[in-house]
Amino acid sequence: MAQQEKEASLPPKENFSEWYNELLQLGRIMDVRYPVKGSYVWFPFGYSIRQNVYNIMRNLLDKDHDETQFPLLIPEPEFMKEAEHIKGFEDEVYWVTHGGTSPLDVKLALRPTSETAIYPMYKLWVRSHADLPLRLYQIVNTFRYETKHTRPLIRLREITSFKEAHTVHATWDDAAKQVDEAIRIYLEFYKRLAIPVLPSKRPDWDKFPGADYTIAVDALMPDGKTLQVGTAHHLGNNFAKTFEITYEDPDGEQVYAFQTCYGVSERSLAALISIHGDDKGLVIPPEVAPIQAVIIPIIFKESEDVLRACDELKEKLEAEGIRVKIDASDKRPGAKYYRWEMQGVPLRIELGPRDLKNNAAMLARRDNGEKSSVPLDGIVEEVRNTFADIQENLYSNASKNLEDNIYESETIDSIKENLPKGIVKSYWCGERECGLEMEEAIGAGILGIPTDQPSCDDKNCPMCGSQATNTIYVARTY
Ligand code: A5A
Ligand code: ZN
Repeated sequence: MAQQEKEASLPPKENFSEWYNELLQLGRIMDVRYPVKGSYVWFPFGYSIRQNVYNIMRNLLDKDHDETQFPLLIPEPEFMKEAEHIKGFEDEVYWVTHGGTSPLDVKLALRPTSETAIYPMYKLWVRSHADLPLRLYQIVNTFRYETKHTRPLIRLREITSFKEAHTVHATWDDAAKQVDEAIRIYLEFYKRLAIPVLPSKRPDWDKFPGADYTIAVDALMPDGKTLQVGTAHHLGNNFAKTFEITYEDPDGEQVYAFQTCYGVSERSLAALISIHGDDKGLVIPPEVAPIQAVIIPIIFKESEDVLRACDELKEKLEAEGIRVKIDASDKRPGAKYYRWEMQGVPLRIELGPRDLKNNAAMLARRDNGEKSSVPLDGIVEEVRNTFADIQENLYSNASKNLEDNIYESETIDSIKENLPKGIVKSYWCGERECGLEMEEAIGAGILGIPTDQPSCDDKNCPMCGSQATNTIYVARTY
């Protein structure tokens, strides 16, 4: 056992970067040894969490979206149609230039995102008022030649789990409502993952290339930096004009449609792992845990009865839809605890001869380590309640941590002092030049204007001193 513990040593979470990288491997999330920069391999265990996470997303979207799939390859002329969009992405695009040894007549882009793949088809599909709203989404891989430091799940060159929704509406206002709805969906999605996120409107210079405006949701990582874990963009009719997406309005006029798009990637899993994990490894919320409970038979000499009781318990729990595993390997209990704690299994159930005599089992929670003896008769309900408690506990801990790490600053010096600790709430006059100067002065970005628009009537812009028109969040970001 000593040897096993040695090979599976996780740095303390305090050293976040090393902890994160080790945990991906030890927790069986990703193998980071693939020989292409920015590409990583899902272990089946990690992939199973990914599937559960994206099923929540599908559940939320399927109420009024349809899932689809578009091609990976985009012809150069389509890709080059929208000027702002090209400017934003041209340095990040991978190009396919050859078929075998023959140069292609038309170069093909690997989608960095799919506006220019989808909208030429929307031009064909959208005819009349009756076709709107149109709401489609796909979950695909996308490619971005990122030049910043790549990191598994966080900054990828091949994003494997890019969920992008693309909607078309009759009016600008309808599209604005859809952007709000997208953010509402993302807040709910992240709540199901027990992750609190902050929604904010990005400053104009940080919006999606080709959009009227962008609203993003950010999560606070353990090192005090924020991670943008979702964005919703109001595209106005910018793309509609470029791709000629028009509909016949009730008066028989052809008019341009309005569009939105919104996306989430496996950064959602990066946040999940980073926010809930601890010094012992992963902590996975029950809803998305591939194994929700692991039964450990505590075996001495007479083991038949205990093993049979474990099998029965497994069947009983599985019949209720709970994902259960028995670890009957010949490792010592301590080594088994260690392994399943590393993989974040929410609940451990220990069952030995003494428990059996009392017709009970021992439950041990992964999130807070609490142990309790529970009668086998009522165990299904107890397990269910415990899962609900774990979910609540993870969310309230993460929410408290987020609240405790938002610091208010009214001067540039104070912002600089608070930034290393977490997110800074401050103020801004709303002038572009002044905002850019402020970013320069503090060495960090304006994250955005909180969507709930807290009042700043009695506040001044810390950069220029004039009356503030916006409350802002400032943060160091991934
Ligand atoms: N078409 C829209 C939806 C779009 O592409 N938006 S986006 O560029 O903002 O990307 C959507 C989300 O994908 C981002 O909010 C971010 O969470 C994630 N993302 C972007 N680039 C990424 C990368 N290189 N690796 C991992 N996730 C990334
Ligand atoms: Zn100012």
